[in-house]
Formats: sequence, C-alpha cells, structure tokens
Amino acid sequence: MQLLHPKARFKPYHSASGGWGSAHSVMTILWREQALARAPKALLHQNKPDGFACVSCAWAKPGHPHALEFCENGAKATAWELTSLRTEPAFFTRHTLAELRTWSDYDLEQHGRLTHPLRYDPLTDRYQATDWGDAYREIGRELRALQPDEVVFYASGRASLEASFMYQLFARAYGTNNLPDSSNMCHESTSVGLQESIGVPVGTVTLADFEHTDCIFFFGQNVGSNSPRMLHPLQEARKRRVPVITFNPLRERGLERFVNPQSPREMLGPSSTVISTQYHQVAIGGDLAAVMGMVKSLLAMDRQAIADGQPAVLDHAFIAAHTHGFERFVSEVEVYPWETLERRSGLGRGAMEAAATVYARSDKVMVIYGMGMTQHRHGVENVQMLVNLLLLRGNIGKPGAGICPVRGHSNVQGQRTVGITEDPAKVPGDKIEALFGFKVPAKKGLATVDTCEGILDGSVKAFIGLGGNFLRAVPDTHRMEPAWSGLALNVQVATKLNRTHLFPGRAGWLLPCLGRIEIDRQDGREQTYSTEDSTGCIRAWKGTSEPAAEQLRSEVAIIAGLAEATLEGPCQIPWDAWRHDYALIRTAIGQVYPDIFHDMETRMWEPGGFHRPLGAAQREFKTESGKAQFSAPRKLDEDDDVALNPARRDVLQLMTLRSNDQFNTTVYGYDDRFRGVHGTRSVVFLNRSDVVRLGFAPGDWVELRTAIEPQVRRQVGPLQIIAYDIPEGCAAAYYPECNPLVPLWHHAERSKVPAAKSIPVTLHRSIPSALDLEHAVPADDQLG
Ligand SMILES: Nc1nc2c(c(=O)[nH]1)N[C@H]1C(S)=C(S)[C@@H](COP(=O)(O)OP(=O)(O)OC[C@H]3O[C@@H](n4cnc5c(=O)[nH]c(N)nc54)[C@H](O)[C@@H]3O)O[C@H]1N2
Ligand SMILES: Nc1nc2c(c(=O)[nH]1)N[C@H]1C(S)=C(S)[C@@H](COP(=O)(O)OP(=O)(O)OC[C@H]3O[C@@H](n4cnc5c(=O)[nH]c(N)nc54)[C@H](O)[C@@H]3O)O[C@H]1N2
Ligand SMILES: [Mo]
Repeated sequence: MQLLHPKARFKPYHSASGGWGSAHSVMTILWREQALARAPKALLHQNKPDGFACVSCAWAKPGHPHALEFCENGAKATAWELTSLRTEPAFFTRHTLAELRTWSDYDLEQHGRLTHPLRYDPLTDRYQATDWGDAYREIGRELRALQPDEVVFYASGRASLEASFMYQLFARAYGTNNLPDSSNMCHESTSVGLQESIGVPVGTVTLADFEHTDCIFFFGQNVGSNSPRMLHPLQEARKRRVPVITFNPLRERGLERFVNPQSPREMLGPSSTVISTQYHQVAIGGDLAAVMGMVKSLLAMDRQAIADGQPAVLDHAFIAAHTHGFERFVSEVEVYPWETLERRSGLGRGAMEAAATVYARSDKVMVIYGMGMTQHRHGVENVQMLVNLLLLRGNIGKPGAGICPVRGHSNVQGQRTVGITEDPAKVPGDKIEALFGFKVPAKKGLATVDTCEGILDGSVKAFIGLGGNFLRAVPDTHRMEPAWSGLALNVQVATKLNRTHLFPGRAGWLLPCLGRIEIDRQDGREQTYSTEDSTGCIRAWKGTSEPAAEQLRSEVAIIAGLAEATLEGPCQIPWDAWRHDYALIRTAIGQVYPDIFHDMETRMWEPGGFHRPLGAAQREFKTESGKAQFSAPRKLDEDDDVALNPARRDVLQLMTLRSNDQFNTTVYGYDDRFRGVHGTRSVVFLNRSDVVRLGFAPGDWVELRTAIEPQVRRQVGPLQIIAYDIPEGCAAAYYPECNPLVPLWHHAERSKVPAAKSIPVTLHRSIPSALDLEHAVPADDQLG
C-alpha cells in the first residue's frame, strides 16, 4: 500500500540548502498532509513568545524571533501534526494488526492523527475504541498485579517539562527507576563524556556565543536537514568571515552552501553563503584519529613557537589553572605516528594540520557535533576528544567558545533535567521524599539497551511509552519484534499510529494525546507548558490550534489518570490539582530543583526565557578533580568487535542516517533532496571504487549482512547501490530500515548508545521484487 511514492531517480543536488527547494518542499508537505487550512496560521506562531515550540528539533529559538521563525523541516513537523487526516476507530475495523504489520512506516502514519483511546482485542486482532475511564482502570489493575521492576516507563523527548516531571514521579512512586529515554540512543555519550570531562552533562554554548565566536568546527552533524534553524546564526557568522571547518564522511549540502529562504534578496539573486571553509571527508569512525592529528600538530606548533621566542600556541595559563591530566594526555597522544593517524582517519596529514592552523589562529572556538560522534563504540571517547581539543586553548567558559552537542527531540534535554533517568543518584531523592512522602527507589533502573535485554529474556513484562516508536528505533529489529509480542502489557501514548503499536502483547492500549501545537484546555482554562532547548534555555509556550479530536487528552492529564488508577494508598502527589493547573506542577518543579527553576513562572516568559546555571560555562568544573579533565582514549580502533583484518576487504563500515524527509522513524516522504535521491529509501550509498572492487555496478541490488557475530543472521535488503561521494570502505543507508543490522550489544562501551554509525557489513547480490523494481532508480541516472 503506497499512498504517495513518486518515481525513483538519482540526480546529484548542486543547489544550496534552503532557497526555493526548501520553500517548495514546505508547500508540498502542507498539501500532502491536507494541512493548508490549519498549518499556515499556526506557522506564524511557531517558536514565538505567543505560540508553541516547534515539535521538530531541539535547536535554540531566538528571544527576538524573525517574522517567520521556522525552517523547512519544522514546517513539515507542524503540518504532520496539524494534518486534517484522521486514524479513527473505523480504520481499525478495516485492518487487523497482522495486515498493518506489512505496511511501511510511511503508510502507517499517513492516515493521520489518532482520535480515540483504543484497546487491543486479541480475538479479532484489532484495536477497538474504549473510553478513558476504562482504560485507566484496566491499566491500573494490570500495573498493580506486576512487580514494579518488571515495568518500564519510556519517554521519547517531546513531552513538556511538566509532563516529564509527572511521568518520572509516577514511575518512582510506583516503585521503579526504569526510565529509559531516547537520549539513551542519542546523546547519552554526551551526558557521560561531558559530565566526566567538564562536570556538566550538557553543552555550554548559547545562541549569543554565535555572535562572538571566531571559529566553528562541525563534527558529524547534518545541520541542513536536522537543525536547519541553526543555519541562520551560522550564516551571520560566515558574513563576519568566521571560518567553519567540517569533518563528515559525506559532503552534506547544508554544510556547504545556504540560501536563506526568508531573505528576498537571496531568494531572487544568485548569491548563497558558503558554509564550510574546510571540508574534511573523514572515514566513518575516524574522528578520534583526526582530532588526535590536530592535537599533535598543535603540540608541535607550540614547541616551535616557544623555541622561537614567539607567544605560545597553547593556553598554558588556562591549562595550569583549570585542567587536570594534561601531561599524561600529551604523552598518550605523542605515541601515535602520523602514519597511523592518517590510516585511521582516512585524511592526509596536511588536512589535519590545516584544521589545526585555523584553530591555533582563533581565540574563540566552538565545536558543534551530533550523531556522527555519539553513535559509535567509542562515542564517549569521541566527545571527550572534542573537549580535549577545546581545552588546549582555553575554549571552554568564555564568550564565543565552547562545546555544542546538538540535541535531537525538542525537549529531550529538558526531560533529563526534571528527572527522567534510570539513575536515582541523579535525582534529589531527599526533596522528593520531603515533598511527596515516598522514597525514591534505590535500585538503579533500566536504560534503553537494558530494557531490550529485559524484553528478550522475559524479565521486562510491561512497557509504557510516553511518545516515540521504541521498537522501531532500537537495534536488532528482527530479534526484538518477536520478543516484544511476549509483553504482558503495552501502553502507548501517541499522536499517530506507528510500528511499535502493532505488537501489543497480551494487553495493549493506544492512548491518543494532544500535540504541542494544540490548545490544551483544562476546566476551560488554556494551559501553558515549558521546554529546555539544546543550549539549556528554558521557555514557556502554548498551543494555538484547536485539538484534532474531542477525545484527545493532554499528556499531563493522561499521566495523572494513569497514576491515580495505579498508585494505592494515600498519596501526597496532587495529581488532580496538577491536571487542572499546570502552574502548580511548575511550582513543584521549582521546589525539587530550586537552583534551576526558582521563580520559573515569571522567568520562563521573559524574552528568550532563562538559562539553567552551568558551572562549566563559568569555569567551575564539578568533576572529580575539580578541574576540567583531559582524557586520552585507550586506543584508536573504532571497533573492538572487529579485529581489523586487512585480508577481509569485503567488510565495509555502515552508517545509518536520516534523509531530509523524515523525523526519526516518521517518514514524511521518499525524497532526500540534498543527497539527490528521489522516490525511494531502498538504497545504499557506496564509493564507486568499492562498488567495482566488490564486483558490483551502480544500480545493482544487494542485501547487507552484519559482519560480526556470524552465528546470528542479520540482514536487510534488497537495496539498490548508489555510487556516491563517500570515503572508501564506508557505506551509508537509512535508519530505521537498517536497524535489523545493529546487534543490541554493539553499543558505545560507556554510554550504551547503539553504534548505529559503525556497523560492519558485507554486500550480497540479491533479487529485487516486482515492487522494488517499480521504485528502482533508472540505470541511466548513474552513468559516469
Ligand atoms: N528533520 C529532522 N530533524 C531532526 C531529526 C530528524 O530525523 N529529521 N532527528 C532529531 C534527532 S532525535 C536527532 S538526534 C538529531 C540528529 O541529527 P544528526 O546528529 O545530524 O544525525 P544524523 O542524521 O544521524 O547524521 C549524522 C551526521 O553524521 C555524519 N557521520 C556519520 N558517521 C560519522 C563519523 O564517523 N564521523 C563524522 N565526523 N561524521 C559522521 C553523517 O554523514 C551525518 O551527516 O536531529 C534531530 N532533528
Ligand atoms: N539505526 C539507527 N537507530 C536510531 C538512530 C539512528 O541514527 N540510527 N537514532 C536514534 C535517535 S537519535 C533517537 S532520538 C531515537 C528516536 O526514537 P523515538 O523517540 O522513540 O522515535 P520517534 O520516531 O521520534 O517517535 C515518533 C512517534 O512519536 C509519537 N509522537 C509524536 N509527537 C508526539 C507527542 O507530542 N506526544 C506523544 N505522546 N507522542 C508523539 C508519534 O506516535 C510518532 O509515531 O531513534 C534512535 N535510533
Ligand atoms: Mo535523537
């Protein structure tokens, strides 16, 4: 069932990001979602003080917004939520779950917003409409019959600070710290790495820093597709001639050129802004070596400068006053010869030296990074290596400088701040006990990978999902799906139907909620909510569109309903009062986290909101040594699982990534405009010489197989080969289709983030089906 699947083609994209292509793409999606009635009006309120926070990425919103403060992909996310299409109970009388499991991700969400609470009926294999009271009662009864440790409370990262705070309290009052969240698959490497290195789990850069910086580094982040609003401050920086140095295996369009779609002059004229002044196509997983090369070069420059009686290159005063472990770090870096660094990074010594030279000349440097760093076996070490680089010249804790992890979901950073974590040591248990009269369970809970292991071994029996598409987002799809069906209880709070909902287990519930763009009325009073963005900025918002259906409940109301029905005995948590007045929840947040959230009710409405205090930004490093920590990786191998065997030249490193037409597992369409792919996602990008060397031709159909743990067959395909500008030995294909290739245990060692950017794979010839052939890229598209 393909609702809208244009003809496939591959045509390299030579225009800038943004521009008319972006404007056209916005109109297409509004039309496709039949959202022309509601979306344009809503877009005027997007990211504005009188409106709602974009439901797409977590990038900071300026305090003084532009007339239109949204990007192409933010507009798509809005249209997706404000669609006039509805997945009503009648839809489920027409389709069994067995049938729906054969549908694509795109088709499942394409029927629009869920409208009624639904209960799974195993006899007919269908969801049936139910009412909220029954749903709460039944779920409460089921939860009371289970042991708290058998239940998992997942959060995807969109829910507001208010809903997230209530959710973690619900889980803990029920008796468990099993609070996995999407960060466990995303920036957990950041939370672990930065905490250890600089004493905060989040980045130190704010929007204001873009105005002061004089050099920007980009590692493994695709700004043009995944945080396009950042292109505006970047463009401003480029106008000041600030160099931008990018490390990425792919030449991502948004990192090359940008036309501001909101500037008539740029839209009508020939100009576009060059974003990256240096572009280094590092090998997948080669960043540790690449940064090591830069460090090596800086150390050499420093020695030379001192010998020549010139000012030192490193900031020795900063290093002495504020850091720990420098000498050891230097001795560990010096052991690697250039030859090793070149081989591992896939870059020439000259490239690393060129990047180091610009770094050395700049006084205020910021490093921006994303999933290309965190989703590796050495994800934590990658993050810490970026900190090492910054520390060498005191680039932490001064205006215009710092570390900038670009978070994913729009409130994923905030949900952590208000207690969504499996680690009870990270929540103020004493305050919670004093206020709410229960003890936070002492036992550490399950994060995402642990949850999957628990589902596989049967120790996890129930799953509550506050948004997200867990089963589709996690690794090892083909092992996880059958195990998931064994769950005793599966409750999903969601806005649209997705694949996770199609494996309901013994008792399954699908609870439809309001989206953030919608007006949330409780007792007739419009409620406001708050979020924290990627720069630690906390702000207030409110929905502006009428709800998609009368039966929808807010996430706050659903959590309150579930908690009241589940928790037995006297409870000091005022669920009902909170549901009726969200300001009371904020008061409680302020009591539990006074340092961050004092006077929240007023401060969150100030233009641009308020920033959470971050010691590292003031050079107060709350680390073990009390100083910022240098740390060298134990070794440079990207992947301990794969003993590097030069004889096995058939193994490629695969990264799974996002197209320009998706939000995580939500597939808006089949185009990846910036990469030149149209009408299909069934492709694998390979270097032309690898294609030839392995005995294939562009356009051939192949299956990908995971090259580790051969006793377990993990394969995906058929995919069509696209010859692409990607380093030799590397491959790229789309997430979530390729998740069956990621072994669950193949994760970052210290953060357990699945290593979705470095999966060793082999290629095998495969026979496409008639449907595949219908959506095949024509052979002519790849000639020469
Ligand atoms: N429109 C849209 N916006 C989104 C999302 C979305 O799906 N769609 N998702 C949201 C979420 S949850 C997140 S986490 C972010 C994700 O945003 P990103 O962090 O940009 O994540 P990916 O798209 O996975 O792409 C990672 C980039 O890393 C590069 N890369 C891969 N491996 C390596 C490597 O070894 N080294 C280096 N240097 N680079 C590498 C890839 O080529 C790619 O450009 O975006 C958020 N925003
Ligand atoms: N192979 C591979 N795997 C990956 C990644 C990768 O790069 N490669 N990236 C990882 C990353 S960075 C992340 S963050 C995860 C994402 O994992 P998740 O956060 O679990 O997945 P999403 O696709 O964002 O979830 C989409 C669903 O959320 C629901 N939803 C949308 N809006 C709302 C709302 O307002 N409220 C509620 N309650 N529900 C809502 C809708 O039903 C929609 O179908 O995937 C990870 N998995
Ligand atoms: Mo993410």
